[in-house]
Parts: sequence; structure tokens; C-alpha cells
Amino acid sequence: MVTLCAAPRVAAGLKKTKKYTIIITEQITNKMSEEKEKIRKIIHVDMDAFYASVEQRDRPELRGKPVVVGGPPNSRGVVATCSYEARKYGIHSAMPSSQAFRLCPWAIFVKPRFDVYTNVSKEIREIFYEYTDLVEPLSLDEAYLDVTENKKGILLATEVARQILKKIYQKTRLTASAGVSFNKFLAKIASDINKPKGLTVITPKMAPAFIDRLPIRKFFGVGKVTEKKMAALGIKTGADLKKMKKEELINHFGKVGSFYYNIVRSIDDRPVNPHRIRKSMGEEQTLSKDIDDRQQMLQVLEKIARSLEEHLKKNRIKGRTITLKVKYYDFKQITRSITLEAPVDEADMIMKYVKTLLDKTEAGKKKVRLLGITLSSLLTP
Ligand code: DCP
Ligand code: MG
Repeated sequence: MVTLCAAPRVAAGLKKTKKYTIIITEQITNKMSEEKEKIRKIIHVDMDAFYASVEQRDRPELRGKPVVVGGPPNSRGVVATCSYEARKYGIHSAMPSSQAFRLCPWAIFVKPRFDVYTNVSKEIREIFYEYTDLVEPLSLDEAYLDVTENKKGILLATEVARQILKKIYQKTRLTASAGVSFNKFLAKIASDINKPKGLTVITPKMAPAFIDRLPIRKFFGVGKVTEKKMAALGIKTGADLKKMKKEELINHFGKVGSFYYNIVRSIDDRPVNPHRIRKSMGEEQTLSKDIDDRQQMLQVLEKIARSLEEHLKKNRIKGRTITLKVKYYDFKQITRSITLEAPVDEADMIMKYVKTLLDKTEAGKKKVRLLGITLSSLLTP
């Protein structure tokens, strides 16, 4: 490559002067930095037992105790999160609070204080911005940072991560974990490895062996439903996934199949997107034929609500506004909304309101061709 670049200059009569050597050196350096550019430095930061740690910070009597943040044990509510002391009993996020109570009757149940969590979230984001503007918050307690170029000119991403974790603790008295790698997928996986207070690096060299051992559920976008589908195909780990041909994956999973094909090979070019602020999350379904039976409509809506719940939870999103969309047989479309005091993500809760919203439409009197539910006024970063 260098010889090729140099050749025309030699032909043009340039002697091997010092200047000439410099040109070649510059070309090599440029080439090296181009190659280096391809390797990004991504950090994923995730707070440890976020809501529960905030409660333990603000109420010293809760420290060292099993604390469950979420619905009360005698309600139909669920666990938002719990302290590490409570996790020893098998309690985890999204578990019904009644079950958490059965597992650990002496656990202390605390109501979430979203306004406080939102403030902490802003505080940690300010720290991220000290290092880079390429910050993509995923929820109140986690974000991706691209620190390939960072405001402090620190070469090692691990050092940036170390400083950030330290500053988070100094500012909020809360601990976080960080994952450092060369793409988003691996950085996120890494942050989860040594929780709490973990700092884990996955280098390009380490990545293949690491991914081979990774359970399929940990792959980006793989929820319960996809996990089952994968299991039916004999895919349980990254190594199993790697054996699949691209076409096979596309056949079984559609467009996302090629994404799986790539990430299992550590190929994930998704940029850290600082502008991605989600305003709503929704799903809709066009029916195979127009219907006028309310019961049937509710069945469809129930299915939509369940699927929506899975997506909301996977993305750690809750919303206060529920909107029902109805498209009638004549393609006329209406929406009906309700805004609640507290954010929700549970299908049962969503359906309770969707039923009353459906009563405010002409569905039934008029045949319906499409139904949809959207959640907005989101509790996101
Ligand atoms: N959360 C929620 N419902 C869920 C999952 C999470 O309300 N099903 C909330 C409570 C968590 C916060 O989002 O504190 C962050 O979610 P994480 O998955 O990061 O869980 P934690 O921060 O609580 O624990 P970890 O230390 O495992 O990150
Ligand atoms: Mg967390």
C-alpha cells in the first residue's frame, strides 16, 4: 500500500528526501487511525438495584435488609425491583408481589418514588456528558456512551468507565456497573457480568469464546417467545446460533434473523444514538376479516396488550397515557385516550382501561378492521 502511494512521486522525480519519508509516515498513520476508527469504544452503564438502592440510601433503616420496591404484597401489583438482600430469596423484577411475599415474608415492601429516580437519572447523565455527547439513555438507570473520542482525551475506555463509576458514587452515593467493549451488544452484556459495582471489558479477542457460551436469552431482542422458538430449533447458546445459516435464520425469524446472524459474530454497527428519545410504544393488528363482536375485539386487544407488555418490560418502559385505536370497515379511524396518575406496563391494567375506552367507540355498531393500543407519557429518560 505504501509502495503504491509512493510510486507516482518517485516517478515524478521526487528523491528519497526527508520530506518524502514524512509523506509515507503520514500515510501510514492515517491508515492506522482509519483502522483504529473501525474499533469503537462503547461503555454501557447500569445502576445496581436502582430503585431499591435509592430507597436504601434515603431510608437508612432499610440498609442491609431485603427491600422490595413495587406493589404491596396483598395487591395484584408486581415487583419493580428489589435489593440484593431480597434477591437471595429468589425475588426478582416483574414477579407478582404476592409471590415475593411468600418467598420472604419479612421483606420490606416500598412504594416506588418515580420523581426521585428521575432526578438521580438526570444527575448521572450530567456525569456522562462530562465525557461525551454521544450518550444514549435506555431507561432511567442505563445508558450507552461512545467514548472513542471523549472530551477528556482519555485513551483507555476502561479508565473512562472507572472514573464515571467513581463520580456516580461521589455524586449520588449509589453504585453502578459498567461494561466496556467495541459494540453496544457486548458492552451491555459486559455490564451485567460482575454486578454490583462491576467493571467488565470484552475485547475483540475475547468476544468469540464469550459469545459461544452465552445463553440465547441474553441476545439482544430475544424475549421469552423467541427463546422458545430458538430452543425448538436446538439453539440454546451462541455457539448453536453460530451454526445456523443466514438464510435459515431469516426464514425462521424474518428480518431480525440477519441481525442475529451478525451479532453472534460480534458484528453490531448500531451507533450510539443521542437523539433517540422514545415518545410512545404501541402495537396494532389488522384483522383477517372485519368483525363486530365485542368479545372477539377484546380477545384481539388482550393479545396486543400481552405483546405490548413484553416489549414495555424488555425496554423498561412504563407509560401514563393509554390510547386505543380503532379503524372501522370504511377505513375511518378514531382514537380514545386516558391518562393515569401512575405509569403502567401490565397487560391486565392496560386492558382494564382499554375496555372502557372501547365502550366510547362505535365498535360493534360498526364493523372493525384494525385495533391498536399505544402507551405514551412514558416514564423513560
Ligand atoms: N424496573 C421495573 N420493572 C421491571 C424491571 C425494572 O420497574 N420489570 C425498574 C426498576 C429497576 C430499574 O427499572 O430498579 C432498572 O432496571 P434493571 O433491570 O437495571 O434492574 P436494577 O437496576 O434494579 O438491578 P440490576 O442491579 O440487576 O441492574
Ligand atoms: Mg440496573
